[in-house]
Amino acid sequence: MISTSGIPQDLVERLGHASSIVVFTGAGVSAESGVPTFRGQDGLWQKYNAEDLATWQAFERDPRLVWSWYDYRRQIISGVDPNPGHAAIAKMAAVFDNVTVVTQNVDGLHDRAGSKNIVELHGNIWRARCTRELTVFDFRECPLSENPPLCKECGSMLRPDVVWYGEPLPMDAYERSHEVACTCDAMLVVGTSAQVRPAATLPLVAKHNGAFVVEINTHYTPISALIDTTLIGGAGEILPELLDLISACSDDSEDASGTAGGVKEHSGV
Ligand code: BV8
Repeated sequence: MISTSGIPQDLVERLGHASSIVVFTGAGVSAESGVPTFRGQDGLWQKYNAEDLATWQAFERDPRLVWSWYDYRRQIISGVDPNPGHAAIAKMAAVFDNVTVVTQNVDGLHDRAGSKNIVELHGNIWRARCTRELTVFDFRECPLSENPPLCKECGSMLRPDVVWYGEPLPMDAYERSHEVACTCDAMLVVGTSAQVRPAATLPLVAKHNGAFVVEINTHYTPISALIDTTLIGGAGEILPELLDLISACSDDSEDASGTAGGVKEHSGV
């Protein structure tokens, strides 16, 4: 049976039997909030060259330019809200026993939507790091009053607490994301072009370890042929309907067996 948006019932039932699920997200999950994606026709990178902005070398060469790009993005993000896709992901905690959100995004919208178990692979645009003391702290001044912003403790330049190209991912975040990719029953891959590594390897790690991997994207990507299935459409439309279908599927199986079936098994204690 196919739902109104074309979500196959067997996919719903397969997800409905998952106990632990990873939701792996990219910029596409925030697109319907009004945050520009990185690639694609109106992507951020279309106007700028990644190497000119999101690398340590670019920052050393021209910190004011790099900070003006982040200031521009912070002003966009400060004016938007989580969309129904973020909200549906947050509600999954009530449906599955274990939900981990592994995001490449730095916009903080999963946290604002109420998701709890979040792994930020590429940092967070609302934190800054002192380039001398390496201290990290919340930094929400928007727009910037000075460019580049300086550390109040030592006067050194601050940098955004994000992972630039050529920089390693935070070890704890990457190890945690790899661990849940290896052990989850299912992974939803939402709104990523699957081009940035090592993040883009996580869906293949999950698939290799036996997880049911479903991609949700407006377009096919380089991993579409390597995972179980791709639902083509907007995350803000597909995710709420998918969650409703899984919840209904779970209710039906409870009614049929008189016990908690499918997802969110309740311990007998
Ligand atoms: C590292 C933080 C090593 C900063 C970001 C050649 C081959 C392979 C790899 C490499 C290579 N050359 C270099 C590398 C490594 C490089 C890399 O992968 N480059 C790529 C571009 C080829 N990776 C790195 O440098 C990483 N570090 O490798 O370090 C190392 C190890 C030890 C010691 C020293 C060094 C670090 C990468 C992190 C870079 N930082 N962000 C900032 O944000 O300013 S990455 C940046 O891209 C964002 O985080 C973004 O999230 C991420 C990935 O992009 P997507 O999220 O996928 O976004 P994109 O726009 O591309 O796609 C959006 C998708 O959504 C599309 O598919 C679209 O169809 C879809 N969509 C749109 N609307 C919707 C939608 N889907 C659903 N609904 C919608 N409504």
